[in-house]
Amino acid sequence: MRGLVIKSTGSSYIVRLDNGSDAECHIKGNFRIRGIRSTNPVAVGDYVQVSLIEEGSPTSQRSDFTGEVGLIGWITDVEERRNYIVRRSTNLSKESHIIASNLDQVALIVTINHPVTSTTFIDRFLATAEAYRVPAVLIFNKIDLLTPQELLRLDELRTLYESLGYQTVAISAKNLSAKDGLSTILTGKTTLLSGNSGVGKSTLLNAMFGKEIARTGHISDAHNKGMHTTTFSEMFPYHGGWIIDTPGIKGFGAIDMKKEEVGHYFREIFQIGQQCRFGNCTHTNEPGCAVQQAVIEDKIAISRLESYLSLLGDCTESKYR
Ligand SMILES: Nc1nc2c(ncn2[C@@H]2O[C@H](COP(=O)(O)OP(=O)(O)O)[C@@H](O)[C@H]2O)c(=O)[nH]1
Ligand SMILES: [Mg+2]
Ligand SMILES: [Zn+2]
Repeated sequence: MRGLVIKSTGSSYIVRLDNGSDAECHIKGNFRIRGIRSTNPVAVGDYVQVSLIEEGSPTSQRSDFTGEVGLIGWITDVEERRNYIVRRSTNLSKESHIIASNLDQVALIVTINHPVTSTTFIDRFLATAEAYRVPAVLIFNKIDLLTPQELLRLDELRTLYESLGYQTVAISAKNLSAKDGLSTILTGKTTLLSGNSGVGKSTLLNAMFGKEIARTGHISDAHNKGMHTTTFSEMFPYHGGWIIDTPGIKGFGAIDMKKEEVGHYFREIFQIGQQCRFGNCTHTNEPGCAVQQAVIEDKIAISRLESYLSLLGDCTESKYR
């Protein structure tokens, strides 16, 4: 039977079967996903094959089944993933941990103030999403707290990112309203929600799902901090799509970018960079650099060039590490 993995605790998974019921599943045998060295063979968002275990059979007595939902079963296979987001493991084995798969988009919660989210942080997120080839959207939160001047900053940033083709929305998670258009951005899509701590991710999830989140007995962020591999992720149905929450993971990890690739992940830099004199221009100090010229002419935001250069700097350093 086919199903969608909607919750992962590291050792067991809740699968929403195609017939609508949920099954608690473990992995049968040691199938390893072809081509990926990951610490977890199955992730939230995966479509899997499940073989249900009959009630009363010897296996159904196993203590590692918690009985959280009515049915239990084995995951016997994982369908090929459309895409996936990984976090590099902390160990040196080069293994990665798959956070979620089959995403339609990733959303970053951003605050102009309380706390300030830097444009570098936003741009790194967007560049990483580009590298994963997953569309990204920006959710500006806490607009109820903004001064007139900060509201201008909000407009400025929304205009910048929308001009680059990223959808944005401005909300107050404390007083969520149908008018703000959040549901429009999320309807029918599978969205991974991320954000720096303090930007209001928990508040937003609670506003969106109310008691449902509380009832599922989330491990608190504080408790989750000490756990490395048993990462807990969950997806919740929302407006015909899904919202994926990954408590304990602050956004997704930077993908391994090669220095010459960084420019590909900044849309306007990539586009205008085609006109640089040198094909391998890094837009740092080469003569005839169209990107540097575009910044002077205000056609590329200086903040975007700065973010690009900072990411480029990281890649250069890591070579010698
Ligand atoms: N005024 C205001 N406060 C908010 C809003 N969203 C979250 N907060 C507050 O910001 C703080 C951090 O929120 P929390 O949801 O815990 O952030 P998280 O770390 O991203 O999960 C809490 O005190 C929330 O009450 C908002 O839209 N407006
Ligand atoms: Mg939180
Ligand atoms: Zn250049």
